[in-house]
Formats: sequence, structure tokens, C-alpha cells
Amino acid sequence: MQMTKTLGEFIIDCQAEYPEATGALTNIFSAIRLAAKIVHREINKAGLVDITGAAGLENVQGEQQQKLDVYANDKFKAALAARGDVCGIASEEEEEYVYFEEGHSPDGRYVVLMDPLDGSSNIDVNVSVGTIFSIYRRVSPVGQPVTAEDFLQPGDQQVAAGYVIYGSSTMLVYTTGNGVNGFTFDPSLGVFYLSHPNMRIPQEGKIYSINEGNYINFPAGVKKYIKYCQEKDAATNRPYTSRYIGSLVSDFHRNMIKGGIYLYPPTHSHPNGKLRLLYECNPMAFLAEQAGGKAVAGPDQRILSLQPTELHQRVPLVVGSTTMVEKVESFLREDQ
Ligand code: P6P
Repeated sequence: MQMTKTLGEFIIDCQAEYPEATGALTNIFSAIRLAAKIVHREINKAGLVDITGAAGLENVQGEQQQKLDVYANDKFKAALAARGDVCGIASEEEEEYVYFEEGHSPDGRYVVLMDPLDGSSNIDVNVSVGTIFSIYRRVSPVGQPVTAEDFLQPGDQQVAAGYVIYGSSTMLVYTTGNGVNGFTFDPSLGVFYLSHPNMRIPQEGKIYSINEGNYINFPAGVKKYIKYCQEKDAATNRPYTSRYIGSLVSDFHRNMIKGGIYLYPPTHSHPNGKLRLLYECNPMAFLAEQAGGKAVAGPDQRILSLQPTELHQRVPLVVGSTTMVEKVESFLREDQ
């Protein structure tokens, strides 16, 4: 049996297609790959070394920081800082963006935005979690400290985006704007292998993912869509199946493979939605569109076109199979 490509081989082959490529992205992905392996190792023994449970701190969102949240943030930040190509990062776990001072990467031309451990409240109950990352070229002068503008770029400016899902297996899924490819980690060899080449989201799906506990406060169009999913109609494969893991990366990954839709609409506690535009919605939207899907914040509000205004800005998210997202948009338009 021919051995499939490793992530490293795949990235180098892709770089070879761009003679002008400097190898910077290759270096950045090498850092992400290393940090993912380290976080994988700790997640898979969390129950044994008491690094689950809240670290007693709160992150900028006022959420209890799980020790692994902090651990993952530190590992990804350190790995990226060690690469000369990254001049700064923004993270769900950091109140402000971080400039990599002297000795790290003052000449770096890229910034990385990340949610180092999304869904971390699931760790204590052994449910899969993920890392989400988004990569941009800096817009401020090289060699100078990074500025807010480097991080507040529309999602369409992303150079690359992806996630690591720490589930029944650990996978790294990413895009650089030429499709989406998935790599599965073999812990016995410490290598990611290409397992899901050219991932495509089915145009149609039968799975909807939403926290129906918030139903009372959903916009009317979302309530109508939920009822639409639950109606019996053989011609359109309804009723659909409800699946909600409470971990964006896991729900998104399943919908990527099987087809489906994930929604986090405005709720009473999160009137602008709960998910963050910069390091959750934009990278997932880039992946979705590259795989043939769609991602909007509302009717005709393409996520990747939004102009960010704040680092931890939240927006509503509807993402997944194009036909399903467009159905939600039609219900939401009726209420405009
Ligand atoms: P709720 C995890 O905190 C997260 O950001 C996503 O991973 C997940 O889909 C969502 O929030 C879950 O939020 O309000 O349904 O518990």
C-alpha cells in the first residue's frame, strides 16, 4: 500500500507550485503542526495530570479559563513566536493582540489569530474540542510594532485558515484558498497524514446544529427554520436530525463531511451571537466557502465580507451546506 503524503510533504509540494513563495507559510504551518501535537498529547492525558478544571482565571470573555485553555494558548503562542515569519498574534485568551518583540520575529510579515482551545468546557466530560486559526499578511510596515489594523482585516483577506480537532482521532484541516484538505495524526509516529484530500461540503444535508435551549429568544426566522427542520416531508428528507456537540469545531467538522448546518443566532445572553468574528467565524467561513459551502451572519451578510471593528467582536453565524444556509436566509428575510 502506497504511504499517503504527510502534512509536511503536502505543504512543500503546494509551495513548489508558487515559485515566488518564500516558505513563510510553510514555517507557520510547521509551528502550528508542532503546537497541535503538544496540545494533542496533553488533552489525551488531561484526566491523569490534573490539567482539566478551571485555572481559577477568567478570560477576556469573563469565561472560566480551563487550564488547558491557558496551556494551549501558551504552546501555540510560543511555537509561532519562534518563527521569524510571524510578527504577532491575537487570541481568545489574550485581552490585547501580542507583538513579538525583538529576538522573535520583528521582520515577520504575517499575523495569526486563534482560538487555542475552542469548546474547552467539554474537556472535563471528555468531549472533543478544537483549535481554530486564521492567518493574514500584516498591513502595517514591516519591522514596526503590529497595529490593530493588522488584525481587523475582513475575512476575505485571509491567507490561510484551519482547525485542529482533538476527537476520536486528532485531525488538522486547512485551506490556503485552493480547496480544503484534512490530515489525520498518527500518534505512534507523530505524523499527520493526508486522509481527507479536497474536502467538499455536500450542497444538501440532513443535520442541523443549534442550541435549542435558547429557542425562546431566537429571531422569528430562526424559530421558523427550526420548525421547518422538524416537519415531515419525504421529498426534502425532513424531518432533519438534530446534532449539537457544543463544540464548534466538532459540529462544523461533522457537517463538513456529512452535510449539515450550524447556527449560533443572537440570544438573550449574546444579542450579537456568541461566536467571535476574527478567530472563529472568519476561519470557519473561509473553510466552508472553499469546500463549496456558505457562511453568513444574517440574510445577504456574507461573513468574509464583514469589516471587523473590535478584536473580540461577536457576530451571529449560520454556516454549512449552501442550500440549508440559503433556506435560513429566506426565513430571516421574511422578518426584515
Ligand atoms: P452554547 C464553545 O464555548 C463555543 O464557543 C462553540 O465551540 C460552541 O459551538 C458554542 O460556544 C456553544 O455555546 O451557548 O450552546 O453552550
